[in-house]
Amino acid sequence: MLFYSALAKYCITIILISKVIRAEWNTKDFMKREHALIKPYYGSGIDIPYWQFTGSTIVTPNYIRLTPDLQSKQGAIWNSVPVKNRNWELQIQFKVHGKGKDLFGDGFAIWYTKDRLLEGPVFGNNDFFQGMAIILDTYSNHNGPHNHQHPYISAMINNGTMHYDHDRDGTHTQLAGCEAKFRNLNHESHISIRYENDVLTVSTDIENKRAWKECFKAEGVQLPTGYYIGASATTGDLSDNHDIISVRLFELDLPGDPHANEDRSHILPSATYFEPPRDHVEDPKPSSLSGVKIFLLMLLGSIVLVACVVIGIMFYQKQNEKNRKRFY
Ligand SMILES: *[C@@H]1O[C@H](CO)[C@@H](O)[C@H](O)[C@H]1NC(C)=O
Ligand SMILES: [Ca+2]
Repeated sequence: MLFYSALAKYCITIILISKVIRAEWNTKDFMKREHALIKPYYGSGIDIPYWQFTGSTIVTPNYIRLTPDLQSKQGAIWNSVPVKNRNWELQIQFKVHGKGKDLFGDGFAIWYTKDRLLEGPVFGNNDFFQGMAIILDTYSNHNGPHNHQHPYISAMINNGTMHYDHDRDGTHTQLAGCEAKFRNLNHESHISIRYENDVLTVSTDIENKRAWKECFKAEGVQLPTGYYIGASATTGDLSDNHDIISVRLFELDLPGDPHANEDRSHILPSATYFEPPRDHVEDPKPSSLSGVKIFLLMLLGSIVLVACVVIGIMFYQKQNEKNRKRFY
């Protein structure tokens, strides 16, 4: 019994450590048509219902290209209906690709903001925005020593007073982030931005495996209702095709949510948790205490397993001997 409970604990630990979330796709949560951008994009006529485009954006039957793989372009798409629900999950399918092997940029951003259709320097959108940006930065502007590789996904919450600093790749205003090698793949990638009970969880499916992998989770994120979703991209000296394939927003059904009727339309965006600035030179080594702990746990598990097998074999042999003795 002890062995089994130890084994169960060991397994649970391993499962918790592997940050892979096997989420069912498109669950019972309700997809909102007025926030969706899915193929075929056109209804009747030249307009796409509920969506508007700016800059270099072009629509083809198979993708919406925010920028082509050409220098100094910027483009955006914006949903024209504000998000009324407090809890939601936004899923975007995208593809970033181009001729550049080592040099490419700049990346794109997904927005949940008060204003829409404003062009500017933050991946094609305005600076000092009010709301949230999820930035998929493919080009490292930072010349100093780096703590992370690019492409890099990060989140920024802004009440309209903070500047996005490209020279530091936004690292001193980001909530959290993760590396994600989503560029020049043969398939399309997915990102999920889940905002539920003031917890922001960003997950990706870069390999198109139909399973989410958590990029980061940040608690204490306050976002008002009534903001708009959008996506924008820029190229500069370096370029890439930044393609959006689909956008889906699911309203999350929280039965018995005590905050369901709270008016959240007038709060200012804020976040209680910020990553410490990433300007220090040393890389945090992944093989920290937790790594040692995992190793010890595995070692212990193996020892227990081997001991059990040995005891089992001895017991079996004893039984056999007894049986033999009885027969002869
Ligand atoms: C806006 O955010 C900044 C930076 O987090 C903070 O210092 C400031 O107090 C905020 N302003 C308001 C009005 O909440
Ligand atoms: Ca950058």
